[in-house]
Amino acid sequence: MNRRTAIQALAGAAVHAWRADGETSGLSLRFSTAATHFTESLPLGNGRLGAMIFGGVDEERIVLNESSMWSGSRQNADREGAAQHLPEIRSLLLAGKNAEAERLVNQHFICAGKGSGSGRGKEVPFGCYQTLGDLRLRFAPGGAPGGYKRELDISRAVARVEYERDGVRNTREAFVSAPAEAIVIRLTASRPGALTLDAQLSRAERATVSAEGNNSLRLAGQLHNGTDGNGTKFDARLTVRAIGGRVSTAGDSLHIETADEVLLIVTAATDYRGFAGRPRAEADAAPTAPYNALLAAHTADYQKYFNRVSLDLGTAPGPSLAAFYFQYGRYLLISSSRPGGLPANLQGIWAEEIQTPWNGDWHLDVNVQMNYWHAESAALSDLHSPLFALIDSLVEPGSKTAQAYYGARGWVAHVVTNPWGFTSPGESASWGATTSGSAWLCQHIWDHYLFTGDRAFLRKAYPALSGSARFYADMLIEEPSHHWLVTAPANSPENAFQTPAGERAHVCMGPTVDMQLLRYLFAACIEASRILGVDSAFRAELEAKRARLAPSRAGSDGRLMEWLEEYPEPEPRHRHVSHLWGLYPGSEITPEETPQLAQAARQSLERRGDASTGWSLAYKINLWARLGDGDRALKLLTMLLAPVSANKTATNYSSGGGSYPNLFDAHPPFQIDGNFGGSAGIAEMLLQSHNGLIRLLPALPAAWPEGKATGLRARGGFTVDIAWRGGRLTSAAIHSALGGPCRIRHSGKITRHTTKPGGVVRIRENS
Ligand code: FUC
Repeated sequence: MNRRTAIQALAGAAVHAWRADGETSGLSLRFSTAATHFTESLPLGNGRLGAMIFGGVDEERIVLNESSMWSGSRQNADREGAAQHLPEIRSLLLAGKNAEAERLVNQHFICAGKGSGSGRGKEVPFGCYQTLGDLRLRFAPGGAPGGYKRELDISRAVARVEYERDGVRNTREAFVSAPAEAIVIRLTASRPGALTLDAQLSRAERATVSAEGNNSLRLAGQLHNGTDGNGTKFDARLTVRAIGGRVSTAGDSLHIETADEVLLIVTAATDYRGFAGRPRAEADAAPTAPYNALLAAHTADYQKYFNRVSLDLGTAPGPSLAAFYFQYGRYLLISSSRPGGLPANLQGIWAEEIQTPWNGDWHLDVNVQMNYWHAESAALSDLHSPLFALIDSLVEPGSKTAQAYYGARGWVAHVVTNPWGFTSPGESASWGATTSGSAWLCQHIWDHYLFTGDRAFLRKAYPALSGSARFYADMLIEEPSHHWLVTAPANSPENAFQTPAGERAHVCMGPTVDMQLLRYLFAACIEASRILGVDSAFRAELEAKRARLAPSRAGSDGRLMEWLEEYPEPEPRHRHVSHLWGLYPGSEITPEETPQLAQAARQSLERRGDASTGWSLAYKINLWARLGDGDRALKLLTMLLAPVSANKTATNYSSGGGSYPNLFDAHPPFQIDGNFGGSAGIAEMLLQSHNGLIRLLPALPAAWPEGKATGLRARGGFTVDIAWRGGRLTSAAIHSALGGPCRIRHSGKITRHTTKPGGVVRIRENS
């Protein structure tokens, strides 16, 4: 048995009955019943194509997805003459008249047109990510099934359904192959000729289904573009290969009779030719290779990502579920974000709706960034690239927006974006005036460089990074009390405050999050320009402006201040914790370097409370991990893993967060950021590497006394293996890809090393 198999075998012994009919075991998620709801079904994907397996006995439903199923179209949503109103908005803010300023923003400074359509934008130009449709398999009726099992094996990215009926053992196996660009489903039965079924493709609107030849169905249509109706065209095909029996088509359905074995293959494509650079005019031809060859190519492709990291937290149910959840977050990113494709959206790529919640878009005030929080630390750095392609796609439209509203150089994106280059503010000042979405996106460029040391990447990304810094350098103004430089107008994302006159307002100057983001962005740009030997004059400008940005401060009640003023808060338990950005994912606040601010951040977290939406719980895991409090981080992880009923999908903005039966994060509704943020949080509990220090087991909870992780990544090009027992590190190996200095904190001390490329620092502690 090799090391990996040994770990899996060990983990395989631990079964966590996650809910009445569901459990995790090793790297599998298992159910003893079929799914009724989407949030019980099993997700499969190759980054572009997705499938959700329900596993019904009389009727199998498989929800089909394609990542560019976006309605809407390119538009100019910049408001004509907006910049003329900027001086007045700013004067009101400088005079402390925030509510008046907010009224002006609502009148003159939001986007033109319908914006996101209040999050229901399927027929406005912003558009909406939508389901491709359903594949349904209807089986001949029979007796009651026995021995039912439905399982997702994330070590191979294969779903399997098994049951016995009328003396016949039936199995279904499904996966979504990247090499074959196809959804592949195989049906087998223990008795020859036992497979009789109808197959149908359907979509609730804007599609027609037709038979092609005697073994294939075609589903085709066109989404609304928000103007004349002629938007993205799509095309999906179901092709059937059967061993034994007969296959025929009639109308819009396919009939399979008395087959021994059936292979169903779905291919699909749209004519979207946006920034993802993957033009497809029609569905790819169905692959013709035999099932076993398709499966072998698929698992090899998948495992080249998945097998980079192993995590064993022991066999007790809680820790083994946490280890599964960590790997599940990796599984979901491998399945929803591949080079050349679109980035994972609010639901990754999985949606059963035509109108997905919040348009299934990319929210820039935490959500899309959280989707990639674990990309570097959990060794999926190459899957980060769709986010960089999104950033590049925003530079040109964002430069127009920067001019139209702020008369500024550079580019800006506000709160929401789509595959059509939307960069204007949102349609309401209460959330849409957030100006730092683009700064937060650019953090990912620099962080990718910190992890990989990839200069060619940095050179390519520098125009986006510096263009973003240029925008903020131009849009800063001086506030009157301390003469600090601040953003204006701005929001502390989605949170409200009360003005001295007792009015509820959102629009402000220099919210803490903006200042932290700009300190990070300017520092990154200064450093990048030095590394690349470019832009010395701009570097000097950034250095001077960076020194004058409003600092992070503790308020009179000991909390980290969210705004420049200590405003009363109508919602002290608000889900966003944006002002703690400097603690995570930023790193200007650390318990070692800024103990008072770290204490203030702790105080803010206490007052905010733990309970919240799914992604907010995930954010707090990372924040407590950065504070070095593993037990509290675990408490938040446990809350993120709290079972939420499959049908509890109505939007809850306060405290309903947890996990659906299929371990999809429940905001509610389903929103995948919590999965990814939770995975990142677990990594952050075991290993941290910000500010030039690798910290081994920085926030290990008491409930995880023993464990082992291999392949985690640290900034500086390091790959880290760690093992611990009795809550103490026993051994570590830090593999260096790039060479260079390496400072490591472990077991209460800091050691310094010099590494060579390919070298290893080994640590052994006496236990
Ligand atoms: C932001 C959050 C909401 C939700 C939405 C998609 O608006 O405040 O909680 O996650 O994004």
